[in-house]
Amino acid sequence: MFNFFKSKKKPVKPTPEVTAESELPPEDTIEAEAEPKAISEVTPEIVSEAAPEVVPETIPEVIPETEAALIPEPVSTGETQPKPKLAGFASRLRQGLSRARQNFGNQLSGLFGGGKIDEDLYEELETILLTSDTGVDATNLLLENLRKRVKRENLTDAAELKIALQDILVELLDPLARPLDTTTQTPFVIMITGVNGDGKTTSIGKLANYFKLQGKSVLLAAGDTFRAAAREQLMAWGERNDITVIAQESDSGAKSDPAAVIFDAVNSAKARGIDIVLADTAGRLTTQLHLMEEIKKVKRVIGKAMPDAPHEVLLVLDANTGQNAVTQVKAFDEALDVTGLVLTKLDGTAKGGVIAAIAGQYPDNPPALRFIGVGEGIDDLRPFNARDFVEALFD
Ligand SMILES: Nc1nc2c(ncn2[C@@H]2O[C@H](COP(=O)(O)OP(=O)(O)O)[C@@H](O)[C@H]2O)c(=O)[nH]1
Ligand SMILES: [Mg+2]
Repeated sequence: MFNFFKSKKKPVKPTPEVTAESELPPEDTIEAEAEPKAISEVTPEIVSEAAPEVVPETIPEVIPETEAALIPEPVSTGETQPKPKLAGFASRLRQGLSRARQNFGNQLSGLFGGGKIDEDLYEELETILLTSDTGVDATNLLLENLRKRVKRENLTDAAELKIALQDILVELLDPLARPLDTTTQTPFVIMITGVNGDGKTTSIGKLANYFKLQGKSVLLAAGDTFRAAAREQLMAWGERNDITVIAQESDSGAKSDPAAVIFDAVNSAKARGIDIVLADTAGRLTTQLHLMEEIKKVKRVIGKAMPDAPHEVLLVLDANTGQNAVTQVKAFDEALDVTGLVLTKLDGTAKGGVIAAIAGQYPDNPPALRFIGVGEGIDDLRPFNARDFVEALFD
C-alpha cells in the first residue's frame, strides 16, 4: 500500500506506436458513451487543428517578459536589471507566509523571549505546534529532538531555543524537498489530482509558466471534463502561457471522457516533441469511491499512450485543510501511487504546520513535496526548500 515514496521506476519498454490519435484501446474506454472524436486541440484563441509549429516558437519571446515577472511586484519595467530568480520568490514566500508568521512567529517569540527552559515552556510550545496544524506525530518528534538538542548543547535560556527549533524543523522538512526531474522522459507526463478546489488548475497554470521559464515546451490536457468552466479556466491559463491546450469540444454533447482527452494530449505531445504534458483532472473526494475508481482508470489509460506514463502523479493539497491533508495523501496514494505533492494556498492559512504534519506521518519514507503555492499569481509557485520555508515562517 505504502509504496508511496519508494522508487517506482519500472523498466522502460519499447514504445508501441500509437497512430490513431483520438482512439483509445477499446478495453480502456471508460464509459461506453465516451466519444473520443469530441476531442480537439485548442490553441489559446483558435479551436481547430493547431499546427505543430505553433508550439516551439514560444520560448524566445516569452523568457524576457516572464523573467521580469519573477521580480517582486514593485519592479515593473522591462529595463530593470534582472535579479536572481529565487530572490524574487524568497520575498513572495515571505509575503505569502505573513499570516502564518504573524500567528506562529508571534506566539513563538513570546515564548522564546527569554527566561528558563522548563517543562512549562515545552508544554506551551506543544500547544502552539498542535494548534498550527503540525499534528501529534510531528509535534512529538520536534519536541523530542528539541529536548535532545537542549541537553546536548547545554542550552539554558529560552532565547536560544528559536534557532534550535528552526534547525530541527529544517531537519524534519528537508527530506521532503526533492525537486521534480522532468528530463527523464520526453514527453514527461504529469497527472494532477486532488480534491475539489484545492488549486489543481491554478497550479497547472503556474507550473506551465515555471517550466517555460526553463526553456521547456509544455502542453496542457483539459482532463477535468465535469464542468465546462474547468475547461475554460484551463484554456485561459493556456492563453496566458501561450501554449496549446488539448480539450474536449464543449458543444460535442458527448459524455465526458477525461481519459480520452489526456490520451490524446500525450499522443499529440509525442508527435510534436513536447517536453512536458500537464494533465488536469476533476477534483474528487476520497470517499467518492466510484470517482476514485475512475481516476485509477484515467491513469491506466495514460499508460496506454506512453509506457510508464504518467511519470509523475502530483497530488495537490490545500494548506487550509490542515490535518485532512494527511488523510488525502494516504487515500490518493493508495489509489494512484502518488509520486509528489503540491501544497497550495500557504498564503491563506495562519497555520503553517501542515507540511510538518505530513513529514511526521512518514518519518522513514517522507513524500516528495515538489512545489508550494503562496498566492494566486502566475509566479506564486516554486519548488519547496525547507530552509527558506522555515525562515519565512518565523525569524
Ligand atoms: N491564495 C491562493 N489561492 C489559490 C492558490 N492556488 C489556487 N488558489 C485559488 O483557489 C481557487 C481554486 O483553484 P482551482 O485551481 O480552480 O482549484 P481546482 O478545483 O483544484 O482546479 C481559485 O480561486 C484559485 O485562484 C494559492 O496558492 N493561493
Ligand atoms: Mg480545476
